[in-house]
Amino acid sequence: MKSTFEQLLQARARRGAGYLTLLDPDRLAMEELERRASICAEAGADGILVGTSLMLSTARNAELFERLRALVQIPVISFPGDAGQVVRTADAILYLCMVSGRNPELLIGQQVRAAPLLKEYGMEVISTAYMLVESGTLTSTEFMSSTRPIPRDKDDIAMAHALAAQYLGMRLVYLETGSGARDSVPTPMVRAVSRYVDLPVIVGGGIRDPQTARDKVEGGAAFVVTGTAVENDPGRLRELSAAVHIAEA
Ligand code: 1GP
Repeated sequence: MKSTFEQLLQARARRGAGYLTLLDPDRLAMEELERRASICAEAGADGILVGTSLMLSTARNAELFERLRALVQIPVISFPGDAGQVVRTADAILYLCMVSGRNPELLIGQQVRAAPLLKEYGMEVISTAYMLVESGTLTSTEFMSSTRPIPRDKDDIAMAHALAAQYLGMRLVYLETGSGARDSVPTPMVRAVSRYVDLPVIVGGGIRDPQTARDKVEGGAAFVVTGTAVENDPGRLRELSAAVHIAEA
C-alpha cells in the first residue's frame, strides 16, 4: 500500500502536476461538503485538503474526514490551522511549519502539541514548509497567524526560505497567498523557488480560473490548490483540473 505522499508524487509524475482541492469544514453544511468532495473527485482532483485558519467545530471536523474517506477514492489530507484540528481519521497530515513568519507558535509550538497525537494515531506525517506571500488583501491566514507575508517582488527571500526548509529536511514547500486572496502567488516567484530547491512546490490562494492554474504549473508548481472555487464555482473544477494536468492536455 503506497503512502499518501507517494500517491501524490505519482499523480504529479503521471499527470504533469497534481490538483488538490481545499474544503473548509465550517463553511458549508455536511451534506454539501460531501457533494463538493464528490464533484472534486469526479473532476479529477488528486487529493482533498481539509482545514481552515479558524475552526469553529472539532466534532464536525472529525466527522467530515470520516465521511469523505468513505465517499471518495482519493486521499483526504489534513491541512490544519493549528494542533486543535488534528484528527485520527485523515489519510495524512500536512505538518505545516510557517517558515515565512517569526511566530514561534507556528514554527514549533503547535507542532509539539500535535506530535504525540500523531504518533498515537499512527498518522502519515508530511513535513511542509508553509510560506505566506502578500496577497493584496488581509487574508484570514495573515490575520490569524500574526505574521507578515513575504513581499510579492522579493523572490530572493522566498528562495532562501524554501532552501532553508529543504536543508531542515522538510518534504514540501507550500507557497500561499491565503484562501480567498485577491492575488495568487506571482508566477515568477513560483518559477524562482521551483528552480532553486529540490522539493515539490504547492501553490495555493486566489487561483480561480484555469489560465492562472496553468500559469503556476508552467512556472514549475508540482501541485495547485483551489478552495474558494470549490465553494463558489464547482462547475468549473473540471476545467481547473484539466489546466493543472498539463501532461494530459
Ligand atoms: C489553499 O489558500 C488556498 O492554500 C485556497 O485558496 O480559497 O483562494 O482557492 P483559495
